[in-house]
This record gives sequence, structure tokens and C-alpha cells, in this order.
Amino acid sequence: MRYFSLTKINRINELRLPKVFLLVALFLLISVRSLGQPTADFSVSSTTVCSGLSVVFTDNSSNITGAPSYSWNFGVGSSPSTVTGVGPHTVTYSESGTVTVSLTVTDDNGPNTKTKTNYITVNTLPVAAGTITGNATVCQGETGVAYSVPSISGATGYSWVYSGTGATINGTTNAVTIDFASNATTGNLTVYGTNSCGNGTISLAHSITVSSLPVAAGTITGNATVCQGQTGVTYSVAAITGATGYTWSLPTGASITAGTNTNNITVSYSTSAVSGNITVRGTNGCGNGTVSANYVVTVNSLPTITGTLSVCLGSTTQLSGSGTPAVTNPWVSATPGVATVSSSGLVISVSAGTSVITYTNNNGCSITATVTVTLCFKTLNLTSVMLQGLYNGGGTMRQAFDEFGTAHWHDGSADHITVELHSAIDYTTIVFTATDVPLSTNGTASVTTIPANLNGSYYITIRHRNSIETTTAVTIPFAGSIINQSFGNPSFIYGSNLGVSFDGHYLIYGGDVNQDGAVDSGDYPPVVNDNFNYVSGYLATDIDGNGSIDSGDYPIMVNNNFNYIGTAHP
Ligand SMILES: [Ca+2]
Ligand SMILES: [Ca+2]
Repeated sequence: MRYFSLTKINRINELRLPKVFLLVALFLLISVRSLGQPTADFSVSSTTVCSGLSVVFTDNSSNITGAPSYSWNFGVGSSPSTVTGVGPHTVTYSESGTVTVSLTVTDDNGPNTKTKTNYITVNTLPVAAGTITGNATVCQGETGVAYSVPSISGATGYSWVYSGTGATINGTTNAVTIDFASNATTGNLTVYGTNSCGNGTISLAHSITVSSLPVAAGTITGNATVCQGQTGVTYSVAAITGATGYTWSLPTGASITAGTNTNNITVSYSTSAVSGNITVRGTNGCGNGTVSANYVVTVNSLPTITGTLSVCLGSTTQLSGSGTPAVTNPWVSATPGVATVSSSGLVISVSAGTSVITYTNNNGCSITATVTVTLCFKTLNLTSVMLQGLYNGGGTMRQAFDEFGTAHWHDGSADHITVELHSAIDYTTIVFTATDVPLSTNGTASVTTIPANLNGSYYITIRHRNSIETTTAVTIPFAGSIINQSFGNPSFIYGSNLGVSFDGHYLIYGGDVNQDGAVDSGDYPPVVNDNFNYVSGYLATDIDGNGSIDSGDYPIMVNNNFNYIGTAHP
């Protein structure tokens, strides 16, 4: 066996073999082949197809000898899957992916098969879009609001659609942003995937509510004139379209007590509130609406009450109100049973207690003051009250003794007296009595329990356990709170009914042991009996007050009896 190669052929040439020999040999080789098996081949109308659509296969086989037969295999997901006959054949594909197709041609010289691997690419539509997520409510003018949908299998693109107006969608992927114009409207957002085979199933609608600002507030209604301290004042504005809340602005010192954030509010004005404007505007999640016009409120200042608010029962107090009083009922007493008040503010006490007095000025603003009516007392100071029985000379008296020879009273007084105030109209009417009033050894006594409502003029009468009832010459005025009265001169005493001492002091007569208004025979028996029985003690029969009834008690009684001494009064 010899090896052939070009170099060998060259060598053959060199060996001078004829070239024609080589050409004949090659011709024979080709002829044997062309006279043998057929050559299978085919083509297709399109090597890519969408699922459910068809392509057409055409036979392109050659070198056929005799009557050929054809056997086609169109691969996975094809319909028909296999077929015989030369074709052309229309084949539909239903499964995505790549498909291998083969054709076998058999003729008189035998079979030949042509296989084209992954020849056909079958595509499908994108899958259905899922659920869109993103804000369901936005505001007009809001930009860059994000929306997205889960990635759609098979999609090469995303088509977003908004049914409202004024929305600009930015992006073409599964996540976009939307700019809502200032006039954007409510609508539905949808999306579907796209690819070369077409559009996937559209998503469910994602509803987007595009909110606008509340409309401008209307006109406020309510009290335009109020008083400081006034409460329960209502203001309102018509419901504002689109508002979910209401923002009110009030004058300084005013505050909302009810209805906050609504279109009907109740306002309280403090006692220092000032005039100002009320405004309101609607609010919602998108912001504030246009504010209302100013509603001007005049806050009138409160009047004041001046004057003494405490008054003694029986007295009056004059109150004054600032400014101009109201035309009707400027002054009102809440408790007339305690005090009444006149239209000029004069408070007249009626009984002990308190009453709220209200003053109203011509603005209708009121102020109150509480008047207290108390039971007050006056003081009556008596001087130069000298009891004849105890008179000790030099304008002083001894202390009345008891049976132990010591002062009966432990308060340092000479003795105790009774002081009466008698009516100026009818002396028998006693308007006030004070008993057990200590009388000092120098003749002074004070009565501190005289009701203040005793404002008239009265006779003052002094009684003592064995002295003559002695009364002032005239009625004494008790208008003031302190009344001073001397009993030291006959001109002060009714009927000038005073005795006079050995040293020139005037004395209330003694010796009326039985207190019948006269020193007479009726006073003797008790003195005589007590004297006879050696009685001692703090007794009316002890005229000289030395603690025993004895001969010293007779002279005053006898002398006054002799002089027909008796009481003198109106
Ligand atoms: Ca008598
Ligand atoms: Ca005596």
C-alpha cells in the first residue's frame, strides 16, 4: 500500500504520472455517491412561533431516486407530532421552549435523515399580572408616588394604565412612580406584562382616590359682641366640602370648650379676653383649605363694683358700678332675704347671711360681688355711775362684799348692774337689756353686746339690786358704733334724779331694797328682819354692801325715805 499526499502527488508528478488519471479517479468517486442514498433536508416558515400558533415545514430534500417516502417528526408539543408525505405541513406548537425537528427520506437507494436540533423556539404570553400595591389615596399635586406589581413571568415589558386624568406614569418595569397633577382625578391603575407574543392578562384594578384640598371656608356666624368671662358662646360655619377637620383661630383669651375640629364650636372668653377676629379653614390629609374671612368679635370688658361689701345688720352699704348702668335692672340681689339692692346700688341689709349682688352695665356685661350681712354690736360706755350704797368718797366705790367679808365679784368690779335701752316712743318698751354688767369702782361700765341694728335713739336706764332705777334725761342717739354716756350730772338724768355725796359727787340713790321704784316703808321690813337675824351675805338688804345686814344699812334708806326718793322716768 502506498501513501498519497500532495507531496507524494508532487512526487508522482515528479514521477510523471499523468494528471488525467487523478481527475478520472475523482469523477468516479463522486458518481458512485450521487447515484446512492437521497439527501434529506427541510425548511420552516419561521423558526420562532408563539404557543398555539403554527408554522409551515417545506421539504427541501434532493438526490431522490425512484419513489421516495417521507417521515416527519415535529418534536415536543407539536400538532401534528409526526406525519408522512412530502408536505408542506402546517404544524402548531403548544409548549414553550426549543424543539428539535427531523425528516427521514427513503428512496430506492435507502433512507437519509436530517435532524435539526433546537430548531424551533416556541414562546408563550406573559403570565397574568398580580396585585398592584401602592397608595390608594393621594393628593392632587403629589408626585413620585410608588406603585409596583410582582415581577410577571415571561414579560419583557410592562404596560401600566391609569383610568383617571392628570397622572404621569414614570417607568416601564414592574415598579413605577406616578406624578399626580394639581387637577388629577380619581381612577384605577392596571398593569399587564408584554412580550413578542402579545399581552398578558391584565391585573385587577387598583383604585386610587385623588383628594383635593378642602374648598374655601364660608362665612362665620355667631355672637359678634360678648363680655369678658362669657361662656357657652357658639360659632359655626357651613360644612366645608372635602374637609375632615376644621382649624379655628380665636381672639386672645378665647378658647374652644366644645366642638373642637368641627364646624360648630362653643367658646369661652376669659376675664382678660380682648377683641379680635375669628377665622376658620377646612383641613384634610392633603392640607389646609382657604381660610374664611375675618369675623370681628368685640369683647367688652367687665364692669367693676366698688364699695364696702360687709355690712352690719340694720345698716346699708352703697355700691358703685363702673361705666353706664344697664337701663333695666342694673343691680340685682340674688338673696333679697339677706339684702336688697336699689337701682342705684344701695344695699340694705335684711338678715345675717350673704347675697350675691350683680351689676350689669349698658354693654350687657355683668360682674358680681358678694355682700355679707353680719350681726354687729355696738358698745355703750358709761361713766360716773356712782351707787350711793357703795360710795366711798373721792369718786370711788367700795366692792360689794359677801358673807365672808370679801368682794363678791371676782372681776374687780364694785357691783354688777343692769343696763336697759328703752324706746323713745314708749318707755315701757325695752329694746335691749344687758344684765350682770360689771361696774368698776370708779364708776365705769361698758356694754358690748348691743346689736348694731339698734340705730335709733333710746333712753338708757340703769338698775341695781337695791338702788333707784335711773334713766337718762333724754333719748341718746345710737347711730354710731360707740356711744358714750355719763351719769355724773343731774342734767344728764331724767328728773335730775341724783343724790349728791358729801364730797360733791352725784350718786344713784340707794335703799330701794324691794325694787318697787321708791324708798319707802316697804323697804324696811326685810332690812329689819335680816338685821335682827344677823343675816350676812350678798343680799339686797345689804344697802352699804359690807356683807352683813346691820345698823350701817339704815341711814341711806331712812334718809331717802324721808326725802321721798323714788324713780323718775318718762
Ligand atoms: Ca322700795
Ligand atoms: Ca350692810
